[in-house]
Amino acid sequence: MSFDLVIRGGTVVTATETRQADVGIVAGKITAVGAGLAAGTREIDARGKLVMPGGVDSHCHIEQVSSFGIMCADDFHSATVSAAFGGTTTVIPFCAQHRTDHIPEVLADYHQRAAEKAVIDYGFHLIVANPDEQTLATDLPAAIDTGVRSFKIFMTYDRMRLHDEQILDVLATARRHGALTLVHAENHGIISWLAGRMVGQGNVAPRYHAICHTRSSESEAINRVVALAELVDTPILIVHVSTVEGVQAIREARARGVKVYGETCPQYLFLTAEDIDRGLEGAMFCCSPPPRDKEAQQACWDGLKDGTLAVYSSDHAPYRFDATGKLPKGEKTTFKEMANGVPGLELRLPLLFTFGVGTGRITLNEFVQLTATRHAEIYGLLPHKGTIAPGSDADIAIWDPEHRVTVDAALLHDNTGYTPYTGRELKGWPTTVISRGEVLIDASRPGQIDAARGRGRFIARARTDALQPAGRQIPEMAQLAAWNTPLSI
Ligand code: DUC
Ligand code: ZN
Ligand code: ZN
Repeated sequence: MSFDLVIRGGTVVTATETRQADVGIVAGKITAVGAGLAAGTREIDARGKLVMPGGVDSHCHIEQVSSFGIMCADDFHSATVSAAFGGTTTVIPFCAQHRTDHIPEVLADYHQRAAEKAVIDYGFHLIVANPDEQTLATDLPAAIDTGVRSFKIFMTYDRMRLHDEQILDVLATARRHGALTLVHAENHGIISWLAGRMVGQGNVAPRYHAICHTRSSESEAINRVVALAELVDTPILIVHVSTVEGVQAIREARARGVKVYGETCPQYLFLTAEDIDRGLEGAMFCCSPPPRDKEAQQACWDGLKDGTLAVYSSDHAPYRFDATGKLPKGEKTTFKEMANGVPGLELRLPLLFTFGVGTGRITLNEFVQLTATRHAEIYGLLPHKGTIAPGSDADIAIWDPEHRVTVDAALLHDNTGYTPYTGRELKGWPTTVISRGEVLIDASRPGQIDAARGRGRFIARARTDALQPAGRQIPEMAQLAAWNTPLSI
């Protein structure tokens, strides 16, 4: 067999295996993994390197207008270039419905912008802010039919949040049509009540943001949405879990058979609330939920290790430290007015590699699992994305485990203009990055990318087991079934 490209002599790492092997690629697909493959038209010498699946970042905000009406700093070009430089070859950002938006138009708009600019492949989640009859009966099923198999809903933010009956409506629709509901789980009342008082008392600095988003606001909301999902028996995924109590709530729900997945992000492993406590500059570390403390970081590591937290995503939400993002009112901006979010697309993998694999907290296989394979499994991208196997897309990052980088915003490729991780010493970097067999970033030409705008393709995602109900009934539903009057969902 002949190959277009052979990656030769590297250590191939998947979620389950680590072995010395060559990888043979034909027409953008992996066709062989094994020793002594025949010559390729092009060869990459990977001796001494790790050959891993390109990352899948299933939570990032790209060219999205926030509920405050602020456009984030990255468009589909800058964000996907930045992702590629960090070893990520697939992203699943959001199409965001705002309350008065018509979903088909929102989807068409995001599709057009991404198709023009993305340099790596992408899917979409749909943010649902207005689950009216048209949305539930027509627009969501139609979106699912096009391969947009996940929705995100919010339990907080004035202009996005859904109340419990609306959440149940979305969950029931997800169940009927085989979709996954992602949940931003924070108790709105706690946050807005506290924030109102803080601002009233003149406590407006960024550090009060972390006070208002209490740990209990996260765990209360997780427990509540788990109860709602349990009633309907449909899978949910709690995004950006940040607290000891939140991780534990998910662990307990999973132990009793509820199909709930968890996600955490770099900011909850590598930052704490102390980072926010540095005057106005703390705004650069403000995200929701906020970073917490060492104990919460450890809980997130433990959750990743035992599977309570299935995926590690960036929640890249890039806002510049100026009037276009974090500081709409300059120095007078209160914590309530600054855009929420931190950048992380490019550093997501290198941070986890250094502080996870490099410290022995996780294995290389767990690294692949958490950064690529589980995302593909849960979100319906397998077998195309997230692994290295014959038949998969040749989306591969070749890592130099010895490559050292001192983090500096000037080295990164997103448009945020800062990084919360300045000065961190990283060891291990994806120096060659391949998407569908095309070498986008080549170790021999550091800092350059060879990727035409718009080469990225939309991926219609499949229905997978992760999207099916668990088949469990709460006692009241079991009673209805026993009476032969089951609830019609
Ligand atoms: N929180 C969100 O819910 N979305 C974007 C960023 C953030 O901090
Ligand atoms: Zn969120
Ligand atoms: Zn987010």
